[in-house]
Amino acid sequence: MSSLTPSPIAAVRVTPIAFRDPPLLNVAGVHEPWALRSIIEVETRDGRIGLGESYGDLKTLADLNQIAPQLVGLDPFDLNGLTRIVYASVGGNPDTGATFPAAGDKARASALGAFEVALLDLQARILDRPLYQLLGGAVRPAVAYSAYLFYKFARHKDFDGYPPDDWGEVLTPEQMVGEARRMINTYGFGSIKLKGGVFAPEEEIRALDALRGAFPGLPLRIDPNGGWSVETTRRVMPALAANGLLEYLEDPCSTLQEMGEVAKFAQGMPLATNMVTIAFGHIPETLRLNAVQVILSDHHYWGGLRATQQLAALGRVFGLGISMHSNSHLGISLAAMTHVGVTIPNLRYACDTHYPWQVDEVITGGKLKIEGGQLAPPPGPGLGVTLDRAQLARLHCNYLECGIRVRDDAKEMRKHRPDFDDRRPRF
Ligand code: GKR
Ligand code: MG
Repeated sequence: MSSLTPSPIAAVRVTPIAFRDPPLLNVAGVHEPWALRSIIEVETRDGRIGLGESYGDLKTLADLNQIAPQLVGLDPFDLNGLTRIVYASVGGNPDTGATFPAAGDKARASALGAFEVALLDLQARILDRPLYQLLGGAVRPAVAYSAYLFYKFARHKDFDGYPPDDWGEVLTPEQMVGEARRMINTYGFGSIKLKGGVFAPEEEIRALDALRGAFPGLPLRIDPNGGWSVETTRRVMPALAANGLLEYLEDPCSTLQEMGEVAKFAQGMPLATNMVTIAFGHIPETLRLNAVQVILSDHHYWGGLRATQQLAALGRVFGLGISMHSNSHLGISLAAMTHVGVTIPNLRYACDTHYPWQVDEVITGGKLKIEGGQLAPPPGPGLGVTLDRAQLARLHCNYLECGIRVRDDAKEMRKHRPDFDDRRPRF
């Protein structure tokens, strides 16, 4: 085999894991004690391994496990080959040039993103280059992340699988300022996002005001995850728009049409989303309604790192801002977000990450270190991270034993408040 012919893929492993997650509140309820993910390993015949991290719910695992054996024999540089296999397996149409479906294609794009990252990691390892160099090189040395604040309970209900976290209860504006102070002191974040949709908007605006008072000059955002009606959003818009309180307002309402209505009275404040525009096929209608001005990209469901760059390019075409969304995740995902983030010229907002809330890790060397609110791509070839096999085994055991197979924040909340109603809009 010539040195120009890379060793083909010989094995693909998808390992479901569960890691500790604090009782963080959101519009849907409260986080369960365990968050689920999948760890993807793609190994070539000559023993190189590329890594990916994705969702760990049953549907995603079924898709990944259906695709995995079909990748054996594929050249790790053949990303179009990967795309054909994924398209044929999830959605049943291998035509990679077909127009993106207007209804979206989250399952297909999520499966593609999971394996694309692992193949790019492999490619970069074969070339002995950091992954971002395969994406065109870095336009900045590091990616800025924001302090992602949550209301939270002090402890999970009826659970003694591990000791409670040390953040305590956060249910008041004063407690929220305390949470922000600890997070900013520890990580140096230069902007703040408040997960809303938990209390009535007026109460959450009191928390924003307290944060503004404690951290003057730091950009603020709130994300009620579609928990407000259009009328509620109209009522609170003057307070949100006053004195430039917000950098952007994320997903006040839960449909594209409602966001389009809100945009008409948003008083110039950008609306952001990771809920109503989550696929390329959603973009035409988004533009027609002028429903959002900032899209939170996410390589996990937009189709990978190259798709994230393509989304960013569309942002430049249509004048949409680009930020980055996050769910509970570990270091492989953070490394991937950071590698693509340094290559995107118009990534002008600090990105979301849940990472500070996670104490477990699956990569060698433990947690990646966000400093000065920023993270540079981990050094070394590929993503710059390797698997800690002992941790992978431990987190896989958690998965086998925890009993959770699909995230259900509402069910978890009913353990605390039996009458909890997760219908939206909540307010
Ligand atoms: O984990 O509670 C959470 C978040 O609300 C998450 O589910 C969202 O996907 O963080 C996300 C967001 O920005 O909407
Ligand atoms: Mg959001």
